[in-house]
Amino acid sequence: MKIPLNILLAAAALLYTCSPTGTGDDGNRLIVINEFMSASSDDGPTDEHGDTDDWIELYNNGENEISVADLYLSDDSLQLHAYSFPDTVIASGGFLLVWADDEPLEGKWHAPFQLSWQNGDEIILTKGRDRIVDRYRFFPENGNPTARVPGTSFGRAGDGDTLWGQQTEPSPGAPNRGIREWRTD
Ligand SMILES: [Ca+2]
Ligand SMILES: [Ca+2]
Ligand SMILES: [Ca+2]
Repeated sequence: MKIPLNILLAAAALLYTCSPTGTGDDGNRLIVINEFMSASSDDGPTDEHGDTDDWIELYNNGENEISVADLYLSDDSLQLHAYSFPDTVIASGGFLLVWADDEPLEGKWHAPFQLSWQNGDEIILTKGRDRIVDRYRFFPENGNPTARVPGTSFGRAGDGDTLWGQQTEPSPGAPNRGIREWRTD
């Protein structure tokens, strides 16, 4: 069945609106924060400049490609538009990787912020002016120390799943490989 994109987006908007905290309690989101690395390691994935930087992976959980032209990423709820996506689409079941390296001059896939594994941080995906599409807060004050091990990533158990955990192996831009721990931090 082919559902028009505008219907899907409207349905998605409704789902997002019903779930303002965005902590993964809604398995039907279309574009989600799927995985991230906040403590990179020397043997971790590298960006096109050879840096082992933090990164954030998005996933299209929907049945059609979706434009990210009006989506934004931030680590600060007071500044939702810190990073704006280029005008592109994510295919159904596809991934999109943004480097959270605070090096926006390195190119269009580089956000002007990093993810703090020391103090915890937040990843906020916003559509338009202020509609929060997905949001994940990690490593709060009493967070999970094992999740801060350099070179490990955190993400959904399966792509688009509601359950989060430390990934058995980082998979930037590729299907998640499963989680180590049954907890959501
Ligand atoms: Ca970089
Ligand atoms: Ca940060
Ligand atoms: Ca992945």
